[in-house]
Parts: sequence; C-alpha cells; structure tokens
Amino acid sequence: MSELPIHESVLEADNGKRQAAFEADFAALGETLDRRGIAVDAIVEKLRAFAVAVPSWGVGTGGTRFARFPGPGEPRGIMEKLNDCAVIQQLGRATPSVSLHIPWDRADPAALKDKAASLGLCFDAMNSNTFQDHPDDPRQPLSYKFGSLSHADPAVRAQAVEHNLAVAEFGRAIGSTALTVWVGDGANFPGQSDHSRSFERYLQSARAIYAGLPQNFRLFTEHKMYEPAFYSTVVQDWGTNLLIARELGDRAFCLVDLGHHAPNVNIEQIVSRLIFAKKLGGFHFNDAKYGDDDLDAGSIDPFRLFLVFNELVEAGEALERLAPAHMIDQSHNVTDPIESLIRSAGEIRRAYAQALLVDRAALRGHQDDNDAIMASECLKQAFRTDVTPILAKARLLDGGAIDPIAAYRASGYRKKVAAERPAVRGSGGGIV
Ligand code: PSV
Ligand code: MN
Ligand code: MN
Repeated sequence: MSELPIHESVLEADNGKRQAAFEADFAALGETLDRRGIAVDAIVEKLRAFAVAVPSWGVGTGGTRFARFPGPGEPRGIMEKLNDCAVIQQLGRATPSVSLHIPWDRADPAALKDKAASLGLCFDAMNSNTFQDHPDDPRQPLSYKFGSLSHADPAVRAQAVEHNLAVAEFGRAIGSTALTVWVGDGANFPGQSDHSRSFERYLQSARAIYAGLPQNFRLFTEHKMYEPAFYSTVVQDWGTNLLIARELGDRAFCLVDLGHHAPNVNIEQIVSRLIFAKKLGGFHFNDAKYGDDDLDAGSIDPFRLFLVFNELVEAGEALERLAPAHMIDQSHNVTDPIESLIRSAGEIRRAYAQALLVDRAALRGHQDDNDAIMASECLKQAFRTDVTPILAKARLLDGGAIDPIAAYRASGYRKKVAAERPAVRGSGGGIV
C-alpha cells in the first residue's frame, strides 16, 4: 500500500484550477495533430510507457568543486531521499525508479525495499564509487587518489573490483538489474601514466567485475572526456567505451551521459553508432553548456535532446531489443532539486513526444531527394510543436499533476521537511 507524500486534496485543488484551460489546449493540439495524420492519444500512451530513473544523489546537496550550499529540508539519508523521489514521481508520474549510489546510500536492503514499495518506487541501475576515498569503510582502506580500476597497484585494483561486486550484490538484493561504472581514472600530465598499460589494467579489472556480476545483471560503462583528470581519462569517449563493451561480452553496454562530451560534439550521431553496434546501454540525461555541468535536462539545448530522441525513435525495433536504461544525472546548487528533477523528467518526455511527431516517411523522402531544407524543416516542425498538453494528459491519466511544479509549491512540502530535517553537513550525494 503506497503512502504518497503529497495529500491528494492538494493535487485535486491544483489540478481543478487548471483543468478547463488544459482541456481546451489538449483539444486544440489534438486537432492540429489530426490534420497532420497523428493520433494524439497514441502519443499520450507512448509517453505514459516512458519512464526515467531519478538519481538518489540528485535530491541531495548539489555542488561544484568549489562549494556546497545545502538547501532547506535536505534529506539526511537514503530513506529521506526516497521520500523526495516519491514526490517527484507522485506529481510527475515519469520517474517510478531510483538509481542508488553506494556507499552514499548504503542501508539494510530489506528496509530499503520495504520503504521503496511503500512509496510505489523501485530501483534502477546501481552506481559504484571508486572516485573518492572511503575512510569509514573498512573494506576500502586504500586510496583512489591515483586511480581505481586502472591503478598501477594491483591491491587498489582488487579493492575497486571488490567494491563494484559488493555494489552489484547489494543491487541484486533490492531488485536492481544493472551496475553502472564510472571511474575518474586518468592523468593530469603527459607522461604521468601510460595510455596502453592503464587501459589494459582497466580492462583486466572490468573483466573481473563482469565475471562476478549476478546472472541477470547488465554492466554499463560510462565514458567521460575529462575531470577529475585533465590531460587524459582512461574511459574518455564512446570509442573506448565501445571497445570495453565488446571486450567484455553480451551483457556489457555503453552508457551515454550527455554532459561527458566536448562542447558541440554530435551526441545524437554517437547514439546512432552505438545502436548500430548493439551496445547502447542507457543514458544519463542532463544538460551542459561547457563541460560536465549536470544542469537540468533540456535547459540549455533542448534541440539536442530532441535530436537524441529522434535517433531513438528512428531506431524502432532495434532499440526495443536494446531496451536502454533512462536515467537522469544532475546535481547543482541553485534550485530546489525536487523542482529541477520534475522539470528534467518532463523535458525528457517532451523531447520524446516531439520525436514521435516527426513524419518519418516524409523525412526519408526528403533525404533520398537530397532536399536538405525540407528534411531539416521536417525535424523542425516536430520540434516546434508545443506538446505541453500531451505531457499533462499523460501525467493526469496516471494520477499526477497538470502542472507538477505548481502543485509541488502549493503543497508546502519543502517547508514541511525543512522543519523536520535539521541541516546536516554532507548529507550525501556530492559529485566530484
Ligand atoms: C561524475 O562525472 C558523475 O557525474 C558521473 O556522471 C557519474 O555518473 C556520476 O558522477 C555519479 O557517479
Ligand atoms: Mn553520469
Ligand atoms: Mn558526470
């Protein structure tokens, strides 16, 4: 039995205020799409089936390398983080699962499962952490300062492998079926480490993790161009990532974090190539202007997010077979994280809805005719369509809010938890 955090009367009252305008907007959009030969209800149903996981660290203190600015009512541990995740799901209805980060979220697995079930949540891919030292963990006494899975010292590598296997085992106990591995391993200076030898060591460690995973687990490896290493990163791009996935085997896949590429890199083309290679494992959605900015999805370049979804829709059945995981990975300083995560989940669905509106037959025709303008316009027409009423309809049908951020503000949830949760330092979920 679910215990939803926002009282139903709040939701009803807020939806009630917006219902008439929403119905009119939805009907108008339905007519517009009908003229284009698109059944609006079919798009609504596809959106309802599209879920994206919330990162547990996204509801905690965000920060930069320079400072953390704790907000009021910040969750003090994983159980309170789950409460916040339940708010995001209750109002937005796009995020039924949570991606945990160990050791930040370590707790009794049975208690975690019960808590999640009581909130109507479940768990998505697990995340290990060998990019920080863990002085309080007796199983990880060695430092990751100079790397983890690719470290020159076999003892550090062994410790990092063991940690990953422990995280997978923890995940198995709470119903997760995937492990995401991101390492900060790399070098700040040319000559600091040998590109070949460090990659070989990484692969050896990754093979050990892969071999020890629970049978039903997929392994997602995540590439990142730079940071914390500033000259070279061991898993720096999709090429290296694809090599890894191919080396490891059928259950190893590449995870694409949108923020982990150089500015202007054609991420949608990378997505297309990984689908072709049958190695697209999933996404960490976020947005960025310069580097790994971890901003709300679609907040800087919504067109790029749309183009990524355009590739996913274009792939059709090939994508269904891959069933990539959808996760948000964001964390920053200046908003209420619940609002930011509600917004990101909505923008991700928006991009999906817009991609579903592309007239694919027409697009192919324009491509084959070398009609660059009409091909481009074909995408633009879909991107320019305001699908807001479709997003609202999908939420409403599942018991959510027409305007989830407004309903959240009306609920007074942040004020309530601020009174219940005294501020603590470092309540988890910091990002390097
Ligand atoms: C660090 O860049 C990072 O943001 C990666 O994207 C990971 O997915 C995330 O931290 C959590 O470990
Ligand atoms: Mn990530
Ligand atoms: Mn990142």
